[in-house]
Amino acid sequence: MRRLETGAGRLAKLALAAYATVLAAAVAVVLLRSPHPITPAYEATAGCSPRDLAHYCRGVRARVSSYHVFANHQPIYAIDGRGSRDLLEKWVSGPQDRAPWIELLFPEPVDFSSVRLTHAGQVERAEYTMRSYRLSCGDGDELRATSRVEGNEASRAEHALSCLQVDRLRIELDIEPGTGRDVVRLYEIEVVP
Ligand SMILES: [Ca+2]
Repeated sequence: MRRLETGAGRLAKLALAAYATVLAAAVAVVLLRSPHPITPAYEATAGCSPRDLAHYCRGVRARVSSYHVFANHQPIYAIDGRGSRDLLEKWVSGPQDRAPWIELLFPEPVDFSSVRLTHAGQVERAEYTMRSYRLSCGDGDELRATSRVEGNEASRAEHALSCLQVDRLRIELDIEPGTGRDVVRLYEIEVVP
């Protein structure tokens, strides 16, 4: 009887040690990942996407406050120029992120007049479309223009934002806990010259 208990005790200890190892590895992964994930710096390709200054093939990078790591909704999907209806192909902010933002970094200063957003309502439930957000552009830390959007219902929305010689566009979105807008789901950002 005692031998049986000892065997069971050892098994329990081994299981606990294995669990602790897996837990430590998971915590390390979370702690070691970048606090503000960013897409790769692709070289600009000649002649790519002339009507969309945000496309990654122009060398644009997208930096985000967070993304939904476990569902793999990486920010590159918001600047890949694809009008896909694939549910994977969107940027989704992290479930714990209470103040999500996405920033596009242009490889050299650009001029533009408006920003087009493809919200999740274009593909999924209408209530996933973000209603409230702020667009701003700037050169480094210098803010050049800003526009506040309230009560948006358009799943494909175009917002005027006149920016000259700016190296970044920033979008700060207001999540609404307890609704379909508890995280940001954004399929595409287009920057219109
Ligand atoms: Ca996309």
